[in-house]
Amino acid sequence: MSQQALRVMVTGGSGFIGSAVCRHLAGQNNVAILNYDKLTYAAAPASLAMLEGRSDYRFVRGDVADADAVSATIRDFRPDTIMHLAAESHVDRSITGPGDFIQTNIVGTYVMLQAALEHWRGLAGEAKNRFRFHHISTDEVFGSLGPDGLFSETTPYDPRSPYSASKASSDHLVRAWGHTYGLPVVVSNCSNNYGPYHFPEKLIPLVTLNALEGKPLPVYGQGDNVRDWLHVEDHARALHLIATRGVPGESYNVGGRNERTNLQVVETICDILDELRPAPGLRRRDLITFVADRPGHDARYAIDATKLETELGWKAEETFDTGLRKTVQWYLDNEAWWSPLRARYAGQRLGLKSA
Ligand code: NAD
Ligand code: TDX
Repeated sequence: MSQQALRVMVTGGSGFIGSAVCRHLAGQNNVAILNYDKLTYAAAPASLAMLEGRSDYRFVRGDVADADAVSATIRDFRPDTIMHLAAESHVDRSITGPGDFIQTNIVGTYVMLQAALEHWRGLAGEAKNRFRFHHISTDEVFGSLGPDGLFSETTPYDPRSPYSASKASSDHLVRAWGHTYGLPVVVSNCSNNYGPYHFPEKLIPLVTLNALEGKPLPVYGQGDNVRDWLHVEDHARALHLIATRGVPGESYNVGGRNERTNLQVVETICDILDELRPAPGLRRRDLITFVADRPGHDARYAIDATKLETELGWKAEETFDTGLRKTVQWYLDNEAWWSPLRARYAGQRLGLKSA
């Protein structure tokens, strides 16, 4: 790797968004990437197969909560920027078993901050000025919206699930390390991502694969909860901008202005599949099955991304209609990627209080 390259350590790079960030960074000039990932159930190393063997990409298997391993990796790689994405990310799993969320999302972020601080304190001059610790977080920290209004960067925190509470805790830790120790931190909070390489426990890939296989499509409650969908490649571009040009101490909301009810999303997937992969005698909408609601299910998320758009010049390129169609087509074309994951997790219901 060249000495002049921007050296970016990505935690959680083998996950859905982290792998999109690594692929995006690998398409830029003069960026050296280190992916630090524990390879939990949610990791899919095949999402980065195209980077293997490149001199500007390295992988280290490790836990963000392992202080010795994190410090040794940072000492060895000497990052200019740390993009911290590693987390337990699935709300339903956080209801079934919150322990890993506390350990990875809160303790792990604390360990990353301490190691980053030690590294930053040892830097001097321009290297010290340009260092950034970028924490990738979620709009779920803001709680749940009624029918109107949008989350902005100043919306008060009101997390409601074990997952969102763990992410809110980690956001607070990151800001505290900025205020108290002067560590140059930036935080971004984004809405629901979708796109290729999405682990099939989340709504869009789960429903796509179930519909392809003629299985029931579980819609929680009445399907009227609203999410604001963001294409993962638009998100990766936003994260690159925030990590390199974001102002220390600031936070940025990232969203695609694509609000849909869950039922609208599921019905659209059904219609796209009926067109792209017709199944004789089957209308996919007939597979829709209303099931018990998620405990504490947040009604609506919606992001105001004006700050990111006006201050850093980002704009979402993908509309939900084009992006969803491409995503469904990607799953049709990439069974070799998803079939091993589907063998590990076939879509059984998670996150019921009695489970
Ligand atoms: P993901 O579950 O697909 O991937 C998480 C990755 O982190 C996996 O590769 C996993 O192996 C790794 N990991 C988990 N625990 C680890 C640990 N202790 N040490 C090292 N690595 C570990 O998650 P994602 O959807 O890509 O989300 C990435 C980040 O973005 C998370 O911080 C999440 O909270 C945030 N986020 C996600 C979304 C979304 O829609 N997916 C939206 C908002 C924010
Ligand atoms: O089978 C399902 N049926 C269903 O109706 C699943 C898996 C989900 N849902 C509903 C619950 C949500 O209202 O669909 C919506 C989306 O659910 P998920 O895909 O589980 O995402 P969500 O809970 O909204 O959280 C996602 O976006 C914010 C990510 O998993 C988080 O990491 C991110 O912070």
